[in-house]
Amino acid sequence: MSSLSERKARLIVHGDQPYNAEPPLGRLRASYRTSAENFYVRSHGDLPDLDLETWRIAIFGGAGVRQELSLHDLQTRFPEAVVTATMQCAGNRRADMRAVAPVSGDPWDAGAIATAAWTGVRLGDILREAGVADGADLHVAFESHDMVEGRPYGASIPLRKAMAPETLLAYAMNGEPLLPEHGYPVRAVVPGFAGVRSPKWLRRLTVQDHPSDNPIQAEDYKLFPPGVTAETADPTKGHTIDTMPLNAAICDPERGATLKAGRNRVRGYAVSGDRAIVRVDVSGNGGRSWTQADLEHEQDAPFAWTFWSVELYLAPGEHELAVRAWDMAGQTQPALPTDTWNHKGYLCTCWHRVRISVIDQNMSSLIPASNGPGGP
Ligand SMILES: Nc1nc2c(c(=O)[nH]1)N[C@H]1C(S)=C(S)[C@@H](COP(=O)(O)O)O[C@H]1N2
Ligand SMILES: [Mo]
Repeated sequence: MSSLSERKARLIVHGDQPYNAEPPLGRLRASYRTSAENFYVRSHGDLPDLDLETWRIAIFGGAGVRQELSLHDLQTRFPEAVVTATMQCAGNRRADMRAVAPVSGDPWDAGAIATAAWTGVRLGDILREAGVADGADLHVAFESHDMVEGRPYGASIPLRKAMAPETLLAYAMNGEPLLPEHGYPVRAVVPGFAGVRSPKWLRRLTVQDHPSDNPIQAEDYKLFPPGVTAETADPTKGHTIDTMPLNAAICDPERGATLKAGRNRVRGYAVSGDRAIVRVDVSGNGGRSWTQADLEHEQDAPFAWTFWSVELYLAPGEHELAVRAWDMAGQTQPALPTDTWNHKGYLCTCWHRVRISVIDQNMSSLIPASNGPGGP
């Protein structure tokens, strides 16, 4: 297994402290389940270095029941579950919104997203054993080991989602123990929700009658209208980002690539919080006309992305490729980043556009050998 610094060297690093990084888009499309070296990392504080021998999760359940469970307890007292699900940051594609007007936060391209087969135990199994009843209007608040501006990281999810069969306390990603940067030894995985609701490096969880009062929950990750600024935002009025919206991106070719004229394959992903992707349209002319892509989706993985690919005929010249997906409710994406711009740059779902150059076949000897994912 590679080291953290080796993995870091292969990613586009937005920041070292806290560590935030995403893969080049061409590599994101390499496999349906994202390998560790192509998996984005989003952290708000330090990366805790936890010891499995001493690690416990404290659970404050219904009626004040408190228990502490080791990883061994989790693995022996509850059935194992495997869920293939996509993790996506609410700030994925923020760079496109930043092109409209300044926004706060790292300028993520479309790589703050990844998919894994997560192995763990169902959070609902743990909560029911702790005496928590289904259906109550309650929240599960998580607390983690990393410190963010002097407080442990914390976030919450509604009990309804905590009890859903897809929600896990996970200890493995694609069959391997979690890597340190992804929450070793145990993290929450809340499929379909923004990544922020899947806390890593868990230390405790509490069932309570209100959402977490941690600033991550109470102030950040809220969606505001375009007129609201950092100065005027009232966090109690913002919409809490839980379920992720419909989105799609072109991974290959990458922005600025040079292709040969003729038939070219375009590839990418489409994703939605909890609705199936039924159609993906791809354009070679900025959205004036569209071709339907072939879809690739894994069985029994309603919370995982859909891969798509399409062959487009491209004549010599400059082209703007664009993609938009449709979900099973017949909804599609906004055309422009201005349509949903907000000062935090969250939930950028406009058509993903990639400018490329196409040159005549006869000129193709002029394409530098390093061009494209196949190059050195
Ligand atoms: N403890 C803790 N959990 C966390 C975070 C964090 O900073 N600390 N970041 C969250 C955010 S915003 C995202 S998008 C996902 C990213 O998970 P990954 O780094 O494994 O890709 O983790 C979430 N869980
Ligand atoms: Mo995130």
